[in-house]
Amino acid sequence: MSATAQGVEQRLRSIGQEHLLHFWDELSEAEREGLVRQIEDLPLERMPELIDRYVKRGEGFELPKDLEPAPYYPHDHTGRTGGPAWDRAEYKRAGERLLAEGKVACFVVAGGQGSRLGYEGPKGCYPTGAVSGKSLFQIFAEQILATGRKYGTPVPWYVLVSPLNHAATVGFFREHRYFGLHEQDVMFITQGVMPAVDKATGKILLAEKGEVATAPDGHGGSFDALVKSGAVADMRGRGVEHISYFQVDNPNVHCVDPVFLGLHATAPDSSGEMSSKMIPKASPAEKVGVFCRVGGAAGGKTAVIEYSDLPEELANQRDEHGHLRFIAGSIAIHAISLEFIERVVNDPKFRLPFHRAVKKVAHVDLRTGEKVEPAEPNAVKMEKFVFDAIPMAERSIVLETDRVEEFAPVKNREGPDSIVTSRQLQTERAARWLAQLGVDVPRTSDGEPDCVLEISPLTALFAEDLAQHTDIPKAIARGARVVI
Ligand code: UD2
Repeated sequence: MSATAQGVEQRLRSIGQEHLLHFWDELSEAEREGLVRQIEDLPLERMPELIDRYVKRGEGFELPKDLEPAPYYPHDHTGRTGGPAWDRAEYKRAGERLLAEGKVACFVVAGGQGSRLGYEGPKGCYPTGAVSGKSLFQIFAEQILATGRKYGTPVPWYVLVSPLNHAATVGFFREHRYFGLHEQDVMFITQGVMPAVDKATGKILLAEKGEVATAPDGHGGSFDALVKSGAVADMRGRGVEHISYFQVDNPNVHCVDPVFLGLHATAPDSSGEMSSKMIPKASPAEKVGVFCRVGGAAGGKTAVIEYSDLPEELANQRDEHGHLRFIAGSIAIHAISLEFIERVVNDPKFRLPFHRAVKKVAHVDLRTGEKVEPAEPNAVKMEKFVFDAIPMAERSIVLETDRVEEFAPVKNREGPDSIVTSRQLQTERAARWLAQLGVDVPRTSDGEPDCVLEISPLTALFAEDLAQHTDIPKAIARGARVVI
């Protein structure tokens, strides 16, 4: 055994996980090296504490007692619909200044396994454009390219990947020549992984004789990854101060929204650390986290309670107008300052917690050396959630946005949040943008667009950008498939 391997063995022994080297003698030199490297990258020293908390004691989420709905900036800024009025134009200008000064970077989290979609490659490669079938990555890339052109400064883009999809993601960007972006303005960051732990014994599982069973450590791991990879330092070198954070599954996301950035950076009730967008939940059971206020209306903190953690009774509560009380659904769009990311990563006081999930994890049986495909969930996986950082901000704001305008996720193979519903929402948004220009868009008797529409980000980032184009058709034919 090399000195490195001996060191690893000793560290494993000290935490009672030396069985990970059980098949050492059967491994090739390359397999041994791979295994040692993989183990060295795990947070070994923290494992006894984590296993005790999340596997042995099965510590779950604890609901704060004094939960109130979080306040938010209403989508209608005029005050006519009952909410507070706010100066949209002023915040837009503030956001545009940040963009013109090159102080904003984009950050997409694309390290998830996308297992619900049942797609083989990285989810960002999934053909999603309603007519063109453009990949999610291309839709984002074109928005980022157009934003750079609009404000005269390129917007650097950081893409979070996992060790499982890093090579495939980078390969896809290369194959498509970075979709017109400069290669040096696109950075891939590999997130960390956590080992899967046998729920009965507290032992870390082996996926193969020479490979630990691991899974990405959740999008909450993105903060660590941004700092450790040197991405934050790279951003600082470019003069970036804030990141615009979004998920890989939503083609309608505005990768960069000046109004939101302006609110985040300059609103009096925002500390400029971490802000979020929300949409009103469509039903109590909709699978999105909910923005809440914890610790009292005054001086309390904004937090997201994940849908699975929100008791049904609270999810169903209604106010005197019959609206859901906890209505602010998280669509995982945030603006975050670099300073805040560094503070959360470097100050142990601000460590993000893990969330446990009990899953079926295939593994090698130590006694027989055979692969086991469990019939029942057998292992605990641990993940961090990025929204757990929100209460660590001094003051965090939430901005309401319109569902059709900004949320068309592709999550499932079929049914809700599938490619079918996403394409309908992309078409609906394009139909609304065109109707604002006076274009005649055919609709069925149910009110659905009777056509399939797609507006390229290179044509327009927002509805108002369409007005600059003189070649927009006056009417769309029934059943047409049109890219504008
Ligand atoms: C997420 C939110 C939910 C709501 C919804 C909106 C969580 C736990 N829940 O639900 O509250 O906002 O989105 O669409 O986030 N990812 C990584 N690395 C990981 C795990 C995930 O990069 O280790 C990425 C993944 O690629 C995707 C995003 O995070 O872009 C969301 O992950 P998900 O699909 O597991 O979250 P979902 O849809 O359950």
